[in-house]
Amino acid sequence: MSGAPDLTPEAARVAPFLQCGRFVLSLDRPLVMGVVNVTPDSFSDGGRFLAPGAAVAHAQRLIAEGASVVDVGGESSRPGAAPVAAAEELARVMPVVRALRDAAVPVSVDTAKPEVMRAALAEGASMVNDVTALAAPGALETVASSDCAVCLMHMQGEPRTMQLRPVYDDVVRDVKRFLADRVGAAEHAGIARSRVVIDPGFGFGKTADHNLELLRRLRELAGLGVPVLAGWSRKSTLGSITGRAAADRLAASVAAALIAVQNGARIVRVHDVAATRDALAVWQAVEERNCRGDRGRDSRQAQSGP
Ligand code: 7PJ
Repeated sequence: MSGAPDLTPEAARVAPFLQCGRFVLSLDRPLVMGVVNVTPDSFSDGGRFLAPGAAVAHAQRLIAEGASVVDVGGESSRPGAAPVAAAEELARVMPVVRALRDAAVPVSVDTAKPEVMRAALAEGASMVNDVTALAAPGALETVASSDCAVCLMHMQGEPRTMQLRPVYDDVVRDVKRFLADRVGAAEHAGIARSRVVIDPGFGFGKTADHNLELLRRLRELAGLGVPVLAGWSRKSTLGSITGRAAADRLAASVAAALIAVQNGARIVRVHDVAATRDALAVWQAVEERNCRGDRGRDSRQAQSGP
């Protein structure tokens, strides 16, 4: 039994689209969010895209590879990371957000600071991705007063210390209760459910066991009636399973993204867009046959035979 009650069946039906600023994203098929880090210390690609030009070029490449959203972040939230001042975060992300304002897909800003949210939204960003689920004073109001989408993520503790000793009663139930609460707070602040995405926050104050249990039971979160986003790309649990360094976790990341989608995720946040898209296209091709309730050409031929 889950501690957080599911919404009524009517409300629990996930809207088939996400309102995202001037964009409306169809959720009929799983979407890929491409990661654009503009940080000197991100664990997997830290420093590579710190120059705005390099970050913009990288974002454009991810869009060409089929990203439906690009997520621009200027504050590393990797385990042990120290907080970044707002001025520094703004200096990192704003040139990139500005350069992408006419991009063909929505730009998301990965930040917990209302000040950064406001600046990015004013410069054309269409989504706020907040690893603290709009906890900062003024964050709910900032998002409510715009038409952007928002990702509400669960984290236990804070990046500097979150991996020291994460403890849960039942990790899925605890995360679900938190997210139900934040979806309620967002709705109460005037953020329509059609703008909201939830994320269990893989790796954010969670052991490998916690992450795997959340992935196994991800479908329980879909009961909250908003789309689920999953971020497994290159994360350390994949390193502990495969023994590989962050840069060599492509296959493991694609596998995790695929399992997340199979277990109900509608958006996956990844570094490697092209490979993830290919894997999801195979999943989608099989899914479409499931939806048609059709066993395919061979069975039809057999039925229509003499
Ligand atoms: C996540 C994120 C995630 C959401 C990061 C990394 C570490 N935002 N920001 N979900 N992870 N919504 O890039 O791997 O899992 S930072």
